[in-house]
Amino acid sequence: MVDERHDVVVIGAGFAGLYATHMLRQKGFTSVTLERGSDVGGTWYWNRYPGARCDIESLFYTYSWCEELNEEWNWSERYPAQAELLSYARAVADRYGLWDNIRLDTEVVSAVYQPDKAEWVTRTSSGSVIRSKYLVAATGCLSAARPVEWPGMQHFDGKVVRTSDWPEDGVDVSGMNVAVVGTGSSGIQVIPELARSASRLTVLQRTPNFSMPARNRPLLPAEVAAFRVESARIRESAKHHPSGYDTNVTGLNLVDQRPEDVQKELTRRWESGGSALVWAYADVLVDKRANEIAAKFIRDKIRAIVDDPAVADRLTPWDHALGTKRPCVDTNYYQTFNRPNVEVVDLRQEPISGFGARSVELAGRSIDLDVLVLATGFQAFTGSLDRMQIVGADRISLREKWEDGPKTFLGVAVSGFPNFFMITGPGSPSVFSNMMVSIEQHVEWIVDMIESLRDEGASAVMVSEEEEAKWVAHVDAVASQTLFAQHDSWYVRYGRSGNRVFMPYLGGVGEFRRLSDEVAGRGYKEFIRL
Ligand code: N01
Repeated sequence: MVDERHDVVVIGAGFAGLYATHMLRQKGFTSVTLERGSDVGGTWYWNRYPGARCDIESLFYTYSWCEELNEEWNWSERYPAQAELLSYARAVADRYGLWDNIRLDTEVVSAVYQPDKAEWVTRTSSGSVIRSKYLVAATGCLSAARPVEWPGMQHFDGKVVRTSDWPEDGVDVSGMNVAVVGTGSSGIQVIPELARSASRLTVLQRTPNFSMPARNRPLLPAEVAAFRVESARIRESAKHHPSGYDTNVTGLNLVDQRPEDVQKELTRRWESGGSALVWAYADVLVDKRANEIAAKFIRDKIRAIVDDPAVADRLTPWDHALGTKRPCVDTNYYQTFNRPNVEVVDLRQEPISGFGARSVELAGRSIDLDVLVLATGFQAFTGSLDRMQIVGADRISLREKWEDGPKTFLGVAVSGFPNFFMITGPGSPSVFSNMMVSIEQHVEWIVDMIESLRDEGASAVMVSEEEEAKWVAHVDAVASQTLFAQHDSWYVRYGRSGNRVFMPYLGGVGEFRRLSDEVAGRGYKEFIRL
């Protein structure tokens, strides 16, 4: 049964899907946006754990096309909390009349390309079948949780919750024995919050991470006013900045500076808050010597903050270069380990050996447990696409095509998948940028291309395998010149044949925009007209 037909099906109503929905309407396309969650907001709908907050500053983490709304919107703090971001997403949908195009609680089960009709057939969890000329995945880079399993987990009869799917009505941990697994950005944000009310909090840590203080605080009216006056210039400069965000890059190499000047600059950035410390010098992510100096600065801070030297040692990162795992930004993370009710366990020394009905068993001891919190991360980039069956022109699914790691052109298109586009896909700079800036660039590029194809009268287009291979090689070549080549993280995927793929593009937002604009300027000649 075929229910309906649109020019475009958009999957996801997070910030990427909302802008795509708006822009498609503006350009006169018919579209429907299918959203798995019960609200808009994407990441900021699902990740509602206590302490969830963006590490890009509020005023910068906004759409540039919503200046009218931005003028009225009062962010309360320097870094936006999840609830405010969700309200902002809803306000955008209200203000720009997007709700009519959005279908909530609707999961895409499959999307199959029909070459004979040059159309996509999308099937949803509610049984609808939607035909469309184009399919746009706005499914997010960090959406599908990474599955984790320990021996004997089935014996545990307490509560198990994920930060990435926190219950809407919250979890009351007061008086409870709580354990958190995972010390990435999510764990580092939730741990100080849970420690305040739990009776006992055990952090089950596999790998210590670098974290810097956010120095979150209420936004001052004067800084909001100053931003508003300068917003057009700030937005324009962000579009061409490597990270799409003013991280105050000095452009200098750390190794060429006087040690006392380096310490002064790192201290200044530590005191002002956020992750700007990592971006202080051009060589930190490239030269081991520079990286070690910046890393040591943070290690020394950890030792100064944490009272017990043995606990400080456990929390001190040792296995990766600073910045090669996404650096975390926190509020009182290291200070939390000075509380008498908090313990950090090194899982490499004391692995989880099993679970009791109300305990977690470590090699040699048992810890009472009522609530197990999983802050164990995501199947980055590909997970959200893998959970539906996307089948291209040759009857091959995206999952099969990417068995040796994702291959894309500019992170937006895939050979073998005509008229299919991704927003912030693998091979794009997205996760290394202010997501809002990357989202806007991708959406505008994709919708402009669709518009140009309409003008041209093209029925279907597909990027050539050769252009895709060139882009994959370029992404790899850029990454291989950095320290990212030496350390694994969620940025990396190993293929079936053991090959290592570094997924994001490290060339920067400005360079990516320049290259994307060149493709558009050449009339999208990298795409074969079918
Ligand atoms: O996930 P992660 P996340 N046993 O993958 C551990 C964005 N974000 O949700 O390092 C034991 O970083 C794993 O250990 P290891 C941001 O881009 C942004 O925290 O693999 N431990 C690691 O410690 C971020 O980078 C914001 O050894 C296990 C942790 O779980 C990205 O989302 C806030 C394990 C996973 O860390 C992902 O962050 C939150 C196992 N079996 C998120 N499996 C802000 O804007 C995994 N781990 C502030």
